[in-house]
Amino acid sequence: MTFTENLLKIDLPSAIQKIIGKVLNGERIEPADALALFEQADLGLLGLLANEVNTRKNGNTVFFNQNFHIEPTNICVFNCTFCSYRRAQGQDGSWESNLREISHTCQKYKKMPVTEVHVTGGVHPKWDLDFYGQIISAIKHELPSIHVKAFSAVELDYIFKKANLTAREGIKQLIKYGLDSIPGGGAEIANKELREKICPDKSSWERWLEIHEAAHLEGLSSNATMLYGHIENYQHRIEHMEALRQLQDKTHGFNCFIPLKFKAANNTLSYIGEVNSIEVLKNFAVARIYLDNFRHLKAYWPMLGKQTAQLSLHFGVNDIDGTIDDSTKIYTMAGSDEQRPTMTVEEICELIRITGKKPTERDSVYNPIREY
Ligand code: V47
Ligand code: SF4
Repeated sequence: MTFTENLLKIDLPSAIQKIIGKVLNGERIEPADALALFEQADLGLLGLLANEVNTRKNGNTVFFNQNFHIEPTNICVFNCTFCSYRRAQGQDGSWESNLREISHTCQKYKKMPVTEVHVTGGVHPKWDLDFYGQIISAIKHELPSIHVKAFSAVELDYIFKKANLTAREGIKQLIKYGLDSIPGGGAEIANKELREKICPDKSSWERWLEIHEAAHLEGLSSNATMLYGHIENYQHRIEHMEALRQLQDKTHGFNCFIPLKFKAANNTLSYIGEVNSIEVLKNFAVARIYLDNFRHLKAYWPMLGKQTAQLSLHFGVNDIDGTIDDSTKIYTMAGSDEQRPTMTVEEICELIRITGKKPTERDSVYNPIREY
């Protein structure tokens, strides 16, 4: 009998006992079970369960990749209240890159072993599908074998509508330019009333799901995120994860789930403050247990900080994103501890090894490249 199975013998509330039984038997848990875990299970128990579920799926392996980001602009037609990064056109602190600048950024990586570029930014009022396509082409021209994971569903929604294309038609066009997969941004939180308060004017949750489904049907994989730790409650988080679980049952197109903790500096929601590390770990653990059809759970270290990302490896996380090379500003501007987010491969491997897990470099769709 394993240590975790011994948990069934400990004196715990019967609702929690039942959930432990389901998890250990590999059965799917219900929304009410997830709520009980959030509200009643202690952190140690959540860690044991989530680690058990993750170990069954991924063994001792923790993935990372060698990547960089391109944020082509922070000018945005929307104005989400949690966003510290967005500027109006012409406003101090705004930027917009042209294709020459994007090519120049890529040239820097020609001799580096990066395998992925993550491209996302604001929704620029003047840009369209053709320009987004040219961004992809410019990257592929400089770095022909790189995986281009580009444009959140919110950016895609805007350019597809402008071009009068359905989601599937728009995705098809971008595939022709070289798009390889879609990042998880723009999902925020599913609940409509909350969206009215934190991102009133941007694409709906239904449209986010529709665009990811269209990508999956066109053969691209994508990631899923959830912004939490602001005005939502546990029910809202479960509602969000339930919708993701349903779409994943249908398409199997999501690579990973990335919960994004709200960072409170320099935005309209700053007064809320931030949830602590215990809440972050709890959220990872419940996500790992609830999303039984997601193989990978990512802790995005530039947002969480290295230590919390490291701790999360015992709460169901099996991926800590990449080397980044100080190429993202979204979280730096929202007050992340990591003001110049960069880790070398050696630093990432050491961070993982200290937890007793095995560092493995992956490609963008989770094929192992090299064990360290
Ligand atoms: O959609 C914006 C979030 C997202 C804040 O797919 C904030 O591999 C916290 O989606 N506090 C964009 N979060 C980034 C994103 C992402 C990041 C890393 C990896 C991947 C991937 C995707 O950032 C936005 C929004 O949810 N965000 N502002 C903030 N103040
Ligand atoms: Fe624009 Fe994205 Fe910021 Fe919202 S989160 S204001 S869509 S850049």
